[in-house]
Amino acid sequence: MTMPEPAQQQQPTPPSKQPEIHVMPERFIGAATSYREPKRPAAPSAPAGAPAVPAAAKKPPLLLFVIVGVVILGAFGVGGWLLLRPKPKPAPAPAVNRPIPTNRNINRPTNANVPTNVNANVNANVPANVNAPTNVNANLPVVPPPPLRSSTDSDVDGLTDAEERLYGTGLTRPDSDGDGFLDGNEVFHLYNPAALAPTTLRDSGLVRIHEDAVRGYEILYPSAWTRRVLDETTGTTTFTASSGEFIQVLSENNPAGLEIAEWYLSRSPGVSRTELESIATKGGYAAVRSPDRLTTYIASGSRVFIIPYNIGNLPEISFRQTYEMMVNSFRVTVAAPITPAPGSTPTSTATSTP
Ligand SMILES: [Ca+2]
Ligand SMILES: [Ca+2]
Repeated sequence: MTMPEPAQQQQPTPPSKQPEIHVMPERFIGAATSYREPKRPAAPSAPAGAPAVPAAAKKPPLLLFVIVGVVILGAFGVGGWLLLRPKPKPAPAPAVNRPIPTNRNINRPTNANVPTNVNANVNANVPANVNAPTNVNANLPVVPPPPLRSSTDSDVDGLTDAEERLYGTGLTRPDSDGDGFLDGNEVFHLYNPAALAPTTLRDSGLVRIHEDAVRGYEILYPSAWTRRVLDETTGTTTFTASSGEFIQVLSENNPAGLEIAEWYLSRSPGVSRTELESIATKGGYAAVRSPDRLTTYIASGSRVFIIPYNIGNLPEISFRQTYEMMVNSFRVTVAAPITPAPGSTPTSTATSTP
């Protein structure tokens, strides 16, 4: 087998030199079973005197290339290691204690109380209550507030001096008839204070009987007083004293038959029930009194009889016990009320006992 001649070994021979002949290295010798040295062209014979070609000028051996390659690879390896080796971490900077900034708590005045809570609730409804007094029944007698004190009562027997003269009793004799009962107490219970019991006022001639057949009632009044029927329709009658004070009697309907206090409060809503004085007259009628204690309301079936005491502009009350006597003397004479026809003839009469 003939080995192909390597291409590199076919380098052109410099024109000035002899063609170079490559010889197989010693190590490859023997690997082939048969090798024959190529025939070399016959070298021209050197001219005489020409220098011989040195052996060192021949091609460098392969080992040299290997060594050079190993050196180059080693150089690249060292360079790569230097480039890729882990770089040492920089030493940490020394810790510097920096001053901690002070926390500034700035309270901004945004929480100031804005005066927006001003109470704007104006109660405009208050003046509306002024209309309350208009609910009072205009038909009820208007009695001005009387003074609390009575006129002079010299002997303190319950009758003022004016009443003592009215009934003919002594101004300084509390028990004028000496029967053991004070003069004022006898008048209150319809007895004659100037005569021994059991003489009554009705029998004394000191009082008269007013009878109203239309309204169906009767009442005593001092004989010295004047009587006047003011309104035939309502039956309003006035009994007037010489001082100008007067006591009236009139009637109102109570169709629902309300209890007297309820009837009064229905006409006078501004008054509390506790302000009323409930009494029972000597005639046995349930009655109430106005807060000033100068008007008495007596219930009887479907009617209410009203007895006001008006002192006018006087500063004192002179006939308090006489007023009590008249209320206690009141009697209903006709159980069934008679409704007067418009324009009917008044039938009120006045009688007196001897
Ligand atoms: Ca007296
Ligand atoms: Ca007496």
